[in-house]
Amino acid sequence: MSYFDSIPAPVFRYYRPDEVILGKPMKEHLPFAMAWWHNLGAAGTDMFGTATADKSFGAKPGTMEHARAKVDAGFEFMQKLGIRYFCFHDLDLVPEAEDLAVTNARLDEISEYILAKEKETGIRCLWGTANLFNNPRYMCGAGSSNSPEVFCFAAAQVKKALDLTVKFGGRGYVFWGGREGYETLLNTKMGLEQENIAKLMHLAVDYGRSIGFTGDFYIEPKPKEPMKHQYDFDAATAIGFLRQYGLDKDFKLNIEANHATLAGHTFQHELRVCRVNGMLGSIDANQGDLLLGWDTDEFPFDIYETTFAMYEVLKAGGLTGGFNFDAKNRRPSNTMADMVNAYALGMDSFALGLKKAATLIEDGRLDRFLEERYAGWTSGLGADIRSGKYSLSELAALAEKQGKPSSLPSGGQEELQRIVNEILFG
Ligand code: XLS
Ligand code: CA
Ligand code: CA
Repeated sequence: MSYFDSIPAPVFRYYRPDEVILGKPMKEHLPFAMAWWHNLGAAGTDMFGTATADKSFGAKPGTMEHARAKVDAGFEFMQKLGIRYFCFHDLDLVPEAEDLAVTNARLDEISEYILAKEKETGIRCLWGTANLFNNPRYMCGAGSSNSPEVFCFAAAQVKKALDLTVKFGGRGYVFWGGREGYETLLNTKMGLEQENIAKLMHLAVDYGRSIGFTGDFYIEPKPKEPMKHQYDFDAATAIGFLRQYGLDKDFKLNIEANHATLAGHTFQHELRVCRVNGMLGSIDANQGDLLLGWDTDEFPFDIYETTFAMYEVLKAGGLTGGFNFDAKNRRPSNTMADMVNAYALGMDSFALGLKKAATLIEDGRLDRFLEERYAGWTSGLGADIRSGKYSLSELAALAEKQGKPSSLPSGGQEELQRIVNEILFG
């Protein structure tokens, strides 16, 4: 059975998988992935309304027949779009049963079906994760729960999700701490909770390495929603946490554009923090709406954003993961054609961003400006300060002798912005 045959082919204006940009084909710069949960699951429900789209794929939701139909539809969709990876939560794949052993048996069954599809199509897993936020047992957290029994259940889900990720040849494994935070400090032992989250991550690393997982683990920062405060607030906080608990050799970050803006940062800022710390792993490619205070998970469309994101990715030397479209159609965009159009929009937006970012780098004016702006630190006084030649008192004495700084060169922001516009729009 075909789900997308009758839907017109996607229209790509910029995405040419084999076009070489800075010595590498676009498809290698941009390992795109389909998010199982949104694309095959999200049907337009919100807190005021029920589903607007039909994601039954001809089967009854909540059954294994439906789980298989989603696999069929998902692989057909990825082939139609030329997408080579997918991302999943354990519970995106099968309906959860009352009994963990039954859920796991269902996962074993569906994973064989997925593996066969992978072999047939060459499509692979980008990353897997465990859904540690949906079920009521996680209402007070998973790794951070006050209940050791809940921690234990979370560990079981992580173990299974790691097994599946390895089975699917996944490049990475993600922890998104949706419930790892608090509603009020009045009932919260913050130190203990954070130590326990780190414990769960260490257990995952030990287990993952023992079953041959060689990829990166990722933390996906998000400041809030669903919790009032989430411990993995932003990239800087997550990197500090990883270093504090000795997890930074096995972990990198999965940066989501919409989470960056929820944290009060630009997407580029979060990527830059990762880049300068050598911690850029993967990207959840979406965008939010700055007029709204919540997570809207829209398909990327803003070319300034994709250009600045790709600028950071190119400067970082690429990702160990890829670009997962953690994005969903707007509620009224409720047809199968809308699903195809949405991915084509997202892929094209990143392809154009890649091309423009490469041009910015090749053009060289931004880099030259930076070099000149900081030139004082490469020789003379600047180099001596950086190499530790002076104490604070010696610098104070020097300042008295030299008098006030001789020049204050312009920061040049408007000229740099003009150059960006020139490259984007000609
Ligand atoms: C939710 C997160 C989630 C993670 C995976 O806001 O983006 O979808 O990417 O658990
Ligand atoms: Ca999101
Ligand atoms: Ca995400």
